[in-house]
Amino acid sequence: MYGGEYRLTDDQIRFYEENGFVQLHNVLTAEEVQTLRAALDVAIADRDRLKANWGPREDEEYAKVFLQMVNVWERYAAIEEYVLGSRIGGIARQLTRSSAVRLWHDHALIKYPKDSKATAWHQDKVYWPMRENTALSCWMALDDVTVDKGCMWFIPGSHKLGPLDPVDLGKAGDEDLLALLPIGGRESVRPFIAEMKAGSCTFHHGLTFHYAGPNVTDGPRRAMVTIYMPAGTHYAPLAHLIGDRGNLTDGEEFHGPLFPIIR
Ligand SMILES: O=C(O)CCC(=O)C(=O)O
Repeated sequence: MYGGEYRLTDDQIRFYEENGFVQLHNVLTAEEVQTLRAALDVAIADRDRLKANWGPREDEEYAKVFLQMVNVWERYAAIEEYVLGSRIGGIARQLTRSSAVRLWHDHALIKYPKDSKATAWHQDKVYWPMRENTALSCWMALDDVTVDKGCMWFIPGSHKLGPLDPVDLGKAGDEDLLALLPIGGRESVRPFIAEMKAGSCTFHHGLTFHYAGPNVTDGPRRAMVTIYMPAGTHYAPLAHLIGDRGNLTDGEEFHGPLFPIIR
């Protein structure tokens, strides 16, 4: 499972380069989705049973945005097979036009219904300790996602703005950030709304502004997110949610088994 190659067209790669995201349908089979979902449900149950803190923050406001479990691949074989599999890593490799990518980290992001909060507009790269601005995320839907379920939204081309200020995701939906973007104000910004079926995904560049609304349905919104960087990416010190993994020094290339390589 999760192997083989998902061959992108030149148009899809160019779309990603131009817009900072791309949506890809039917990347996983129904069986692959079901296996991942089951593994994630076990992880959630284990986390509750062990009272383990597998995410950066457990405070109540942040928990309304999502339950976040980080580096789940290290604990569950099915998730490891997915995260390190050639299919998803291979798409990241094609989109970044690199010969290989390394995993930065994974995180499961589950938006529970009721009292759910939006994920504020933000860029990811401002939280990542890397010199280059080339890393990207795959956001895999494990449930069918609609606006009501809390699907992802992207601002096309916003990765070209460069890094802006980080946002505290625990605080407010912060939709007004849109108005602050130096691309002409709210009226001229037309977000792409990534509704899709389970097993479909989006990839977004680390500097692309994105958002997800609250989950106002009756069921959970389960997403598995994996972040990859082209092999050869250099470490640049910055406090990060997964901590000081790897003891890298400023300017050193990411290497070693904590950041596995995928060809
Ligand atoms: O799933 C969400 O609510 C937000 C996801 C996100 O910010 C990301 O994958 O970078």
